[in-house]
Amino acid sequence: MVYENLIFKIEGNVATIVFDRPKALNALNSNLLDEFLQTMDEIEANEKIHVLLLTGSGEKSFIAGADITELATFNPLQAKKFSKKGQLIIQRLQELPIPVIAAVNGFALGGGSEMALACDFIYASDSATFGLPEITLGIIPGFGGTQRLSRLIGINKAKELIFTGKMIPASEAEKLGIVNKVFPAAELMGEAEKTARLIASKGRVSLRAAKEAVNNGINTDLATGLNIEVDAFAICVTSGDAKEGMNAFIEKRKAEFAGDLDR
Ligand code: CO8
Repeated sequence: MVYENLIFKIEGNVATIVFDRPKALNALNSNLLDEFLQTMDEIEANEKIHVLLLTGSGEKSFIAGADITELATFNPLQAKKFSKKGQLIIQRLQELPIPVIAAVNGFALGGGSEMALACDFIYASDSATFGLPEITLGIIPGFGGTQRLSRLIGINKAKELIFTGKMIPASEAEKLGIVNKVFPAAELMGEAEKTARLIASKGRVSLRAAKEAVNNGINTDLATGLNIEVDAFAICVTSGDAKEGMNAFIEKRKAEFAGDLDR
């Protein structure tokens, strides 16, 4: 399908979504969010896609937040609808049954940071900037930022960023644990794609089970989380991928995972 506000491409087992509204620094408007939702339908329906990469078009921005020109027109009801829509879409992203890497190539502000925070991890270019500057606009993060950032870096550090609206460089985001690794801008996509291909070479059943175990367990107590892990382990141990992985070890060869979810 051809989209107007994003580019969706598939190479091998890796899909990439490039947010593409460069004139507005890839800001999220309703149309872009609708198209993003459609790509997630496409991804879930395509079993060949094992990993998803998100990035922004151009060198300047990943996503500079929700589109302020659209936000400024909202009445409370429209704002509620937009915020709910964004939250649902970003929750769906977090729950995609494949690993998702954000390759943050520039500004990741407001809804842009919130989008990246819902990915499984973030790589960033050395020119990237993170922040939740909504307070400066007289609003607050509405796409899950108050919740996901606090859970990721702790409530006091999250509150400092949310209350000040401060924008921070990638190096500081890395120190805070928002970003896994920072790369020179020219190397970001190559490194993100390399990691995506490495992950895509693993068993699809076990990747899905690992993601579900971490995501479903993280907000529970340890005993509940361990039970979630036991169930996820039990499901993947009888999969074709597990048989292949263990046989390959015993036969001293490289595993070739079929990634068939039915076996
Ligand atoms: N929305 C719409 N347009 C934008 C946005 C945005 N978020 N950000 C940048 N643009 C546009 C600019 O208006 C400008 O357009 P034009 O050329 O037509 O004037 C173009 O992109 C280039 O931007 P600048 O000229 O400002 O570029 P600079 O390099 O000088 O500055 C910044 C870059 C620092 C990124 C600056 O543009 C900026 O501060 N942007 C706004 C960042 C921001 O506040 N983001 C948070 C938005 S609110 C949000 O995300 C809430 C999410 C939850 C919503 C819940 C809804 C109810």
